[in-house]
Amino acid sequence: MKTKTIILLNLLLGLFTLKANSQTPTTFTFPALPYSYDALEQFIDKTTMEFHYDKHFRTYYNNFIKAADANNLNGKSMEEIFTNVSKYPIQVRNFGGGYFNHAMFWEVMSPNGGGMPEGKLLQAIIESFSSYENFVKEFEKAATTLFGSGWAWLAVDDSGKLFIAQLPNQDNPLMDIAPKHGVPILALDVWEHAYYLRYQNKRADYVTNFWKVINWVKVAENYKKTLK
Ligand code: MN3
Repeated sequence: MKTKTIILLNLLLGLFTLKANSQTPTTFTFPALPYSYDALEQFIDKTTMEFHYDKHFRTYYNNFIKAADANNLNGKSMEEIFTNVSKYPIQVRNFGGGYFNHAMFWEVMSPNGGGMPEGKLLQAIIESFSSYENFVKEFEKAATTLFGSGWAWLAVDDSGKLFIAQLPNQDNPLMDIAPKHGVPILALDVWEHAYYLRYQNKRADYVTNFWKVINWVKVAENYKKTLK
């Protein structure tokens, strides 16, 4: 009797697994926020963080999953998708960007962040922008002068050099529609939804406070991955 029950349970489990596996495996997971909603108070207030992560980000993700299903993107990497983004319906560009960009944004910040980049990354920053101070100035300029909604980026170009980009909406440097192609290693969201509750119209103050929370260890990791 006991054996029969176990066999039956195994059979049911087997059927359940079979059913789960028969669905297209999705590679697009919704990442957990790597800290609490109030962890980055120096930069972002708790309410903004809650709305930004749990509403905006989740909506981008959900809509991207729908677009991914509709366009047979499951199993493809985001890099692959973005390289051909102009060939897909606009939803892939907007929601795929919204998904990828925010996932990177959460990761390049930390309650233990701030300070300065070190080692090879700092060296590369100095090589590309002549000094760390100049890099900060250029990045802030990109973030504050971007008209409307979009993102400021630090990315690595095809020759391995760092560059700063300001891109509208949810575009990013991996996309084939970007004026200059590169692999992003640092991202700053300058949509009003990212800062309006605390900063209102003062985007520049929001941008200045970003430096207090940048997770340079993570940015260095992103940079290292681009080195061949
Ligand atoms: Mn956002």
